Amino acid sequence: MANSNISVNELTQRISYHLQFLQGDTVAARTDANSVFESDHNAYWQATSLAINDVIISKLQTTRARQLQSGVRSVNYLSLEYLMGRMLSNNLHNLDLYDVVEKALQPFGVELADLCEQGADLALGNGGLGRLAACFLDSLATLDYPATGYGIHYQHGLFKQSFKNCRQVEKPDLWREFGSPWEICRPESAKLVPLYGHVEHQTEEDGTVKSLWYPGVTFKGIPWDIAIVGYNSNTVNVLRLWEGKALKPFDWDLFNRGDYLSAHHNNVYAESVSKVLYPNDEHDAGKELRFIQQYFFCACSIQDIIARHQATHGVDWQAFAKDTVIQLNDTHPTIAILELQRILLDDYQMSWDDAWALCQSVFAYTNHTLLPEALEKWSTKLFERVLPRHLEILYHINEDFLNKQVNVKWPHDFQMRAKLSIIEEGAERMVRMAHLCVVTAHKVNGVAEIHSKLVKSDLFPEFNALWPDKLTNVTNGITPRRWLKACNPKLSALISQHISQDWPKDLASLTQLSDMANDTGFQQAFMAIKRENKVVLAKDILELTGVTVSPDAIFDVQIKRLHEYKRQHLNFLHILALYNRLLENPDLPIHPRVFIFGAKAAPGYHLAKEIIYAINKVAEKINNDTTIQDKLKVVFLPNYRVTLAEKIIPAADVSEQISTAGKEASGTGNMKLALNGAITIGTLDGANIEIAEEVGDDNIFIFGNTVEEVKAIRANGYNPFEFYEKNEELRKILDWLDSDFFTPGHPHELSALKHSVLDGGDPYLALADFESYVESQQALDLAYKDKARWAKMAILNTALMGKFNSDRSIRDYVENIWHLKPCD
Ligand code: 26Q
Repeated sequence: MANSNISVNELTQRISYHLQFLQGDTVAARTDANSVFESDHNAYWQATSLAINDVIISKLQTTRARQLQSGVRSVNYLSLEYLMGRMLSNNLHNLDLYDVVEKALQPFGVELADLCEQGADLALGNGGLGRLAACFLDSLATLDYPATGYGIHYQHGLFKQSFKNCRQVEKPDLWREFGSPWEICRPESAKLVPLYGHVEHQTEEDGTVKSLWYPGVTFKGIPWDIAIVGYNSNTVNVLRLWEGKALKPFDWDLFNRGDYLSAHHNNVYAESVSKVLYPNDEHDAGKELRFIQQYFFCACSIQDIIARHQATHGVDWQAFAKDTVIQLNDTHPTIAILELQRILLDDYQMSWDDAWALCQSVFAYTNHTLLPEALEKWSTKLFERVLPRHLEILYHINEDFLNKQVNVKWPHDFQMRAKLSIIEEGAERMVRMAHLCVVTAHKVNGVAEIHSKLVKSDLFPEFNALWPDKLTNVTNGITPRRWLKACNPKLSALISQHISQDWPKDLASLTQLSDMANDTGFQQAFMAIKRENKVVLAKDILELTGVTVSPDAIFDVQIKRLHEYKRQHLNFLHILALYNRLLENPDLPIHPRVFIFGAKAAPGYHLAKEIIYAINKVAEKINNDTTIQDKLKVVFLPNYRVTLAEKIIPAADVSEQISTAGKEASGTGNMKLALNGAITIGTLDGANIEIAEEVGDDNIFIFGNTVEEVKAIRANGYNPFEFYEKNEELRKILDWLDSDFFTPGHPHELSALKHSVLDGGDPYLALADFESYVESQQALDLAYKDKARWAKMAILNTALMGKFNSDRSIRDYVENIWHLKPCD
């Protein structure tokens, strides 16, 4: 499929049309001006986006018609998070309209590149899980699979981060403040969501007992649709996001009695459900509003899935089961299971067994974590209060499971019953959401080989024994459209000069570049582009932090959420070791290095915030130390997000993937960085293992304890003090943190970190991996000094990332779980 058949002229006209009606402005007034003002850029961005959206919407309509006509099976992706980033550049690349729009903007004297820098990120997610959902939507549309994404239309996405006196400060993210041209509101498809209340039981004439739920409150869910454009495909799918509204937004009785504030109380209450994204990742927030968010979103989505099916098929549950798959992105949308079962039982009077069989055939579940604190649990008390009927259904599912499955496989084994039960008994009875997912879903997948293996062996071994075919793997992937073609245009152009232009769809074809890895001319061209990207990033770094960095230094990057298990503090300890060595010997022959961090900490995660503070304080000291000859710089870029990642990744030399083995389910930043020619320094964790398999041991720096070794260390009783006492350098740098060396006049300000890795028991084994990490970093430094060797490594990393195309992930899902057919 070539581009969307729209001429430069027509686009120019559409843009000026939207410009005029957007702001009551005339094009003449703008073009008369000699230069385009900065404030105009937003107007041009909106007008251009709206013009493009016109093209997209007509494609969306033909896609819908085609999908309806062929009546094919489709997937519904349920996710509480979507990290879409900005949309303009990506949509233009996918439509093959980038060059056309560039020309269409010429009469206005506006650069498209400037407009692509306008508009807020759609930051409706925390990190990896949300960005994965966005990459999957891109791949589904690209491969012409019928798919709908469902999520929440958060008024505030992930908080904005800034630093004040080196500490993280959070501000609300008002992503729609300056316009949001990509979404369409569909009030005609609103759904009602009942909550709270009580259940009454009624005995029917035939003796059966019927449950009647009398809800206490009803919310309304209004859908906002965002079109998802495939790359060079005929498909435009939909991401449907639900916004909470009151059923009765305004109480005239209260108003007439003069109680003006209370009159719209209902609305305030209902709107709170989609007010804000919870900023915790890998941690259960345990808050009632989060629970209600989950149910609200599931209830709207399940009703919508049913309504869309019935619009063409009427009430035909066999056809529904044949046509529908619902993928649960982690346990966050688990209540969708109970909601579908409830609707089938209570609204359609289906038998329990038939309804349950349907649910089992429809749902599949992706697990993204092994961390115990991230496994969601909700108290039965909360369930009972908010969703009394759903809890009844849950108990029934659990009884059937324990009696018909567990008791058959392990007769009279009460320990096993307790272990596998969906309900955890204890001081407070809790619902284990992951158990409900595994019991229901026909397939459960982990997100990288090692992770899926650990899901089977350590997380759910008994479930795996019960149903050996249920647990499976789908290794994550990333879309090469956003993460190479759009974010790294220079490297993309170089690649397109040498291999077929299809590579954004067929990433495996990049292997052809391997042949050129030893070619001096190609090496020079490749590294020249890397350097140009570093020059651009150096400018951004100066603007964002005031720190000047040299593009000839090694750009060493760790960008991800701040978490102890991801071990930003191990990176930090290495920086301290280097600095210490430089102070002892300013002529230390290391290649100059810039350590670049990007990370948000959950606002309530104290130690994570202390780590940010420590890095910023040490950065301050190092960056102003003239004795070390600019061999070391440290920058913490504020407000890490998709848009910033798109700038950092093309400029990275080194990719830090240093989680404790067994803790990072997959990682996807590792894939993006390697694809753009950064060399990984990492542990044998998550997808790093598969990256190492693809690029080969010579083209990656692997260090540290393996999953087995980590287990053995723990089994033998890990004592971090041994490393502290044994390693003089480590002792010195940890003791530094107690002094006021980095915080003049304020000793102990950085002690929290030292405390956590010593008295705190070093839960993520940073000290156990320290020596191996430092050695690996030395090897890396040596490798960088050999320009040809480094260039070859970088080229091979780009060349050998084909496996990590999210199109491959989607094909794996289609083949093993979803069983869809493309609809083109
Ligand atoms: C749960 C309950 C209450 C509030 C928040 C949450 C919550 C929110 C987000 C829990 C977890 C998350 C996000 C998890 C996440 O991003 N996991 C990452 O998923 C990636 C995609 O599979 C993997 O590559 C990463 O390894 C994994 O950490």
